[in-house]
Amino acid sequence: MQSWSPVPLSPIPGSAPPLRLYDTASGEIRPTAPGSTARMYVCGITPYDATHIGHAATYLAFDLVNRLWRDAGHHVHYVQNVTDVDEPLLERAQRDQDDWVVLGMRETALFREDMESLRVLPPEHFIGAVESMAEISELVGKLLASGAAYRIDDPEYPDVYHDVSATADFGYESGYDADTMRALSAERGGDPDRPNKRNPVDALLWRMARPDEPSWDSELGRGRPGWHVECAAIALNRLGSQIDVQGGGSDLIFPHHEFGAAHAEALTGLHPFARHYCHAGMIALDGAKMSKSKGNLVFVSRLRADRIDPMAVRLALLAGHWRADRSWERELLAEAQDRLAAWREATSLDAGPAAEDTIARLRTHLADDLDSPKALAAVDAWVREARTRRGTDPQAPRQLRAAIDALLGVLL
Ligand code: 5CA
Ligand code: ZN
Repeated sequence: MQSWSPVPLSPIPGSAPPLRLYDTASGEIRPTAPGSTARMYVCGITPYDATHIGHAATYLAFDLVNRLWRDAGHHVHYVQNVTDVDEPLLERAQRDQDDWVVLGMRETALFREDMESLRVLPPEHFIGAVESMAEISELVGKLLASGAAYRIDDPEYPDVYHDVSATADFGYESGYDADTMRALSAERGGDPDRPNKRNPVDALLWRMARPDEPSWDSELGRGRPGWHVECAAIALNRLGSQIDVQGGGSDLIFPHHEFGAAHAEALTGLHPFARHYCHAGMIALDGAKMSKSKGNLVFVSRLRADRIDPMAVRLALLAGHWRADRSWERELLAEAQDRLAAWREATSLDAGPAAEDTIARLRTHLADDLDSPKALAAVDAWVREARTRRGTDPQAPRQLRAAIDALLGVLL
């Protein structure tokens, strides 16, 4: 499907340190080491509702990764999916007497607008599950042929499952024990209690057509794919067998990214599928998990409608560390609005303190596992100095504004 509009990006002078990121699989902050092209796959939305501030925080974290790699001179091949057919979308459409295709299109269009407003660099490939049916079913066919997958013994619906024993090190991505895996599988769309599975956590690869559900023809029989294999196929077919970063929120650590890796590795025989598995923290609202049932969702589009400057939203989210579970509060936005005004004022002055040192600190903090709170503090320090009017460098305000734009994505 169509991605969103590009964001202008100008190179900034000076050199960038290599980006270090926390990797869930090793539990360590390790340097990323991409070649001339860095390869990143970030799990996209399930478009049954508008983009909330938690989704936005996750995409902003990976936008920083994208920006830092580009600053370091890499071409970034960035791929993101849209889960435009899955249970939550079908359930919502049914509840609201809506057409699931139209619902998905509408929310995806809103998501594009939200991402553009937040100045998130667009993925090079923005790919829906529905448009990828042929390649997904082909991958499932290969897993079945290789013995990594099996058909469940159910005469009515012989669905296809991934056998967790297909790869020697299944579980390496999350590091979770069997009980935790089973509990999370039940919580996040799996079916550990279905009879006749080889292992309770084995994940669905192909669901044979049920009455009143959308389905597609394939060599496996008419049906639709499981969730994890959608991302595995879309990533493998565009980015290749091994990628630099697999990203998403921490709710995707298990089963989603564990199985994405297992599908890919069972198919290619190469380990690891991703050199870094990166997981953003969960955003709650005033301390409570954001959920539709509680009705406590803060939508990016609602903030836009309220004429909140998206750059303030961006700054409010970047004021927290990307991996920290944290709460969205009204005060965060107020603080970000004050900060934005102060930065705008200081970078519009005729002169300021030399900017090189602050730009170097911005880069160093961000390269250190995306420490955006420290990066913002470095800019704050320059802004405080500049507002005393003692700085005399006429280039500095413009130079810093350009660096803030390129590295933090905040247009002043
Ligand atoms: N379509 C799948 C991924 S293939 C999915 O999880 N969609 S989603 O719409 O539920 O979430 C989109 C992205 O936002 C995912 O990376 C998810 O991990 C992340 N996310 C969801 N809720 C939150 C939250 N409260 N805080 C931070 N990130 C979140
Ligand atoms: Zn995914």
